[in-house]
Amino acid sequence: MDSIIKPDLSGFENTIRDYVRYVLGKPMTDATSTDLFNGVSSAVRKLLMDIRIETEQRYDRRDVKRMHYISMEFLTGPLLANNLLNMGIQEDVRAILKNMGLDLDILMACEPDPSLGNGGLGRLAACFLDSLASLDMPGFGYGINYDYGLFKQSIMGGYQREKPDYWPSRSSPWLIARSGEKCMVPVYGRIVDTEDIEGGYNPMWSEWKLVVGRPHDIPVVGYGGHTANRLRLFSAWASEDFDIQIFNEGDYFRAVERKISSENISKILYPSDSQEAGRELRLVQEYFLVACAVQDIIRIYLKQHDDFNQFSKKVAIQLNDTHPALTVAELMRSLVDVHGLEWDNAWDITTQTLAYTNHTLLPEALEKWPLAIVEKVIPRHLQIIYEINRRFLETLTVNYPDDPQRLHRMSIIEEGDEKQVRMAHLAIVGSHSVNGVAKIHSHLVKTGLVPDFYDLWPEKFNNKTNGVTPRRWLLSANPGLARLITESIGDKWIVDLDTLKALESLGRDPAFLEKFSMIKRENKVRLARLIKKTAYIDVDPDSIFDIHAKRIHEYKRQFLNVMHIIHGYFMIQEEGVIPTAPRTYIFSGKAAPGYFLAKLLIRLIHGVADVVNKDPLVSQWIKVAFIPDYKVSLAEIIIPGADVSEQISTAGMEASGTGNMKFAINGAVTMGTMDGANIEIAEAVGPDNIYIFGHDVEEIQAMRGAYDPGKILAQSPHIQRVLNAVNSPLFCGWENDLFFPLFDAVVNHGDYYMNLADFQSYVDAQVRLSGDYVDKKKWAQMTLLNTARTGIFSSDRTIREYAGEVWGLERQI
Ligand code: 26V
Repeated sequence: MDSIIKPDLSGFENTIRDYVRYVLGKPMTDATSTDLFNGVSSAVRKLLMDIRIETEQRYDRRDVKRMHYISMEFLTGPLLANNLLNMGIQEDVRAILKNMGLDLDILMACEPDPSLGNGGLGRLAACFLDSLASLDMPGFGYGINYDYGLFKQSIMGGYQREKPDYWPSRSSPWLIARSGEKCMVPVYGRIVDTEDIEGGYNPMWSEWKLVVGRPHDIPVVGYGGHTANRLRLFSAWASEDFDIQIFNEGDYFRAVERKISSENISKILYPSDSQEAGRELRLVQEYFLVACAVQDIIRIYLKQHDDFNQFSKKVAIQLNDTHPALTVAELMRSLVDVHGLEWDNAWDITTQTLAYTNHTLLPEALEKWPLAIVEKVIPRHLQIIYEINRRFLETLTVNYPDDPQRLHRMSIIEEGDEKQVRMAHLAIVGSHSVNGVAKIHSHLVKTGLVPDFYDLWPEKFNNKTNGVTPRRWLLSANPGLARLITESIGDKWIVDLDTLKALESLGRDPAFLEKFSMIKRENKVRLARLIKKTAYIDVDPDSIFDIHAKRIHEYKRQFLNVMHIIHGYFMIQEEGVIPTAPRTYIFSGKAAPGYFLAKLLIRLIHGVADVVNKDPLVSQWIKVAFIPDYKVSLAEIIIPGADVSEQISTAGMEASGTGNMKFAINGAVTMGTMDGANIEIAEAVGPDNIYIFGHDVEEIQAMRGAYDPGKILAQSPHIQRVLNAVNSPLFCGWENDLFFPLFDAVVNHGDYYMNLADFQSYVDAQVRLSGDYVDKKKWAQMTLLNTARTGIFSSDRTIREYAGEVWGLERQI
């Protein structure tokens, strides 16, 4: 490992003092904690800028290949702690502040989470940026600087309430506005068919309105402080101050209205993963991001080149799901319409540059856009998409001359009552690489989602199993464990997580196991305090902390977990069967505001919590707590405090999961189905160190169609008792029949997510787990092996694979 380059901290204190005095205009004595957080951050930012400038000069001098990660979401979480750790100065800064009478931890607690993502997809993007910089690779992010991130969740009477998350998108100390590098984005308007001087077809996109993309940069420093890349987020502005033409016509208010409507583009992050038809603003957002990013990427490329011959050798672009799939059309438009390249040449460049990652197989999350909306918003792009499709279908007729059905299936345009653009098809046709995010998922992409494309281009398809950054998810989130590991095996694990393997042999050392378990206990105490503060529930750190933290979604089966809790309640209450160990069931996660059943499930968790926690007998063995407003900063406290990690999606539905990796690395044992990366976690830790239950993908596929939950119900008095309770007043009191829709979905509507099919096997696995937990030594060894054997889930490994196999990206040390 290259040594850490520590920045010079001699002027640090003065920078803080100057900030408070000359930027905020206050004497130090009046500064609030938030003022001081901003002061410290701006002093840190100064250090980041030096690294950033040096990095950019190094890249320029070497004319390196750069990778641009385009994503509608980047869920960075708070940045101060991470930046300090990556630069190796957390302890020095702590000491400087202490000297000034300040407490770093108090200041860090003032930092709001930039919640610019929904969940796994956005957090993965943030982990990737950390790994790219830590590996000293030229990898950059492009996203949107939403004024409102994901809503804030509070709980009232057991119900989820949403509040807007107005984060300091204009004043965050980490954001550097780059007004000098604006991007101009034409949108709306119409196509006028004209001819060029040679009589060729020369379409003119006219009457568009212009939106301005203003870049805001967040520096991303890698571990060791050698490299700082950047995440560039665009805010939308109206062109000029007002629409001058309307203004001159004397309609002042209409001019202001226009300005407001342009600025709506970056107003808010869409909070759901399912596409509701006809959300025009979402398409405009996707296009806005893509147009800004492509312009910026080309501008940077042209600083050092004067034609496009080298483009795909110097530029790689990764599409984070189909949300930025319009990059295919926008890059073509730019190369052909703006820079005058021939179509075929432009097409080669485009496909050699672009690569696409699929993150979901759920049909409701697969993007399709009605032609009418695409034509209205980006008429020229629709023309280009038609032309791409025409040529694509032409090659298909050569490959599959007698198979018109296949052409229909593969076309970028879906025929039907309402014609639509299939964004995944556009992304696949326009890319040289298509990957899934875990082995099983990549397999299902090839065999289930787009088998026709796999048949045509088998070499395009590959797997890149997700990973998470050990800097945030171990070094920063779990300082106790990080310290113990470093004391025992050195600190190389921070940049090479596979070295955690060396912990395996320490499993035979009782003193080490004792220390390892003590750290878990301290983390549980810290988590218990959080639960008390946010959910007002007392929990026992000596009980099993069993945690289900992720978005609330039917396929993630929080309902199955609740069924198991209710079952446990009745076993104690009615049958006097006491569990082997007391357990605290902890939930955390947001439901999309329009997702009725997911919100009802949150209400059910609270209903069950009320009954269980108040029951004098049962509450000695079972407690239930829901921690509101799950976000990165809370995850950093929740995950290190887990004994058990619930990863219980219906097999085939969770593309990968990344929370599963964070829990395992922090020494939680997984209770999971054979889905997503759980399968690879099982492979890594071994069957004795994980609880796998339920039907696997093949079994689920075989059951579809013939599955009859009624049959299972009829044969299981335990399930009947649980479901009848869900449908009774027990958990909802006076709110009659409140939970009927949850009962109904399972009992009368086919139990699409197969909760009942996996129930018994889940209960059995949970019983085994409780039995193992009370064997303190065995349990400690299991959890240690989870930490020791999950080094491959570092996002450094994932990024090395992308860099070598997809991007052709090299280290620039
Ligand atoms: C779709 C849409 C459709 C339009 C409205 C906004 C929106 C937002 C998100 C999505 C798709 C989200 C797909 C996703 O988050 N997949 C997750 O990706 C993780 C990282 O690869 C993976 O670990 C999770 O298993 C997978 O669910």
